[in-house]
Amino acid sequence: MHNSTRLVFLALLALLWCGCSGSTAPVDGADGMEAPEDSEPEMPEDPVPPPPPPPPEDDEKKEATFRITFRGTWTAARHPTEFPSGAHFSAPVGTVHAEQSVFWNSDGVAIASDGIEQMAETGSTGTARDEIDDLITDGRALSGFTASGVGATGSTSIEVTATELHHFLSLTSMIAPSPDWFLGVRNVDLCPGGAWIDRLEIDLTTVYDAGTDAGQDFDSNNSDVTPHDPIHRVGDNGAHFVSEPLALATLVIERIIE
Ligand SMILES: [Ca+2]
Ligand SMILES: [Ca+2]
Repeated sequence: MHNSTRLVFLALLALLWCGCSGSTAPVDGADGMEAPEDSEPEMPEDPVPPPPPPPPEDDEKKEATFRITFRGTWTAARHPTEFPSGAHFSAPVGTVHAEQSVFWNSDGVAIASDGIEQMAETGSTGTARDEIDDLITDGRALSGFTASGVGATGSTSIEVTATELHHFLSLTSMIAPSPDWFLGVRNVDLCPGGAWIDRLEIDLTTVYDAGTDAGQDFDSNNSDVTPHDPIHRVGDNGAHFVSEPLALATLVIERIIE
């Protein structure tokens, strides 16, 4: 009895030992392993309190306001080839945006959006502004703007604000009358190298063809191009402006210092 009782007791002990070691050993081992790991992840928690939160006031200091002036220099004297009557520029429409944002492009591949087509063919800006609103919704643009239309040698100005995140300027304006020709700038950096520009003049010498109308003359009838060609330089087609590489307009960007 004593022997068998002892055997049963020993066997039970062994079972218990095996069961515990079988089930708990890995946990114990894991605990043993995790113990130092637990203490390691806890280490970064200590430095968390020290870093001070960034002051929101800094964002205001990282803004700048600019006056954008579109100044027409399109005259029969400078551009005599079939200079049209009623020459003018449509209301410049544009956006202040982040670098990766694309309002329009002239990389030889990009197709005009509906907004660019309407701007280039009719001078209307509503659809372009809708597209800019979409960029704003996506966080890729800060604002959109539409200046007033301007005579061939007139000028129009508008004020825009840029921020550290959104400091690129793009705009377009139709050459009118024309089939689908326009002037434009894209991705003008208002804060190159982290410093706001004070003044910048850009001569708009390149005339773009939106690729959405086949007309070849200023007064050509509407002739839709389907599918659209990529946006390209009018000069690439050997059209009206290739022999007169004088600017049709100048864009003046001035920082307003209060
Ligand atoms: Ca065209
Ligand atoms: Ca068209």
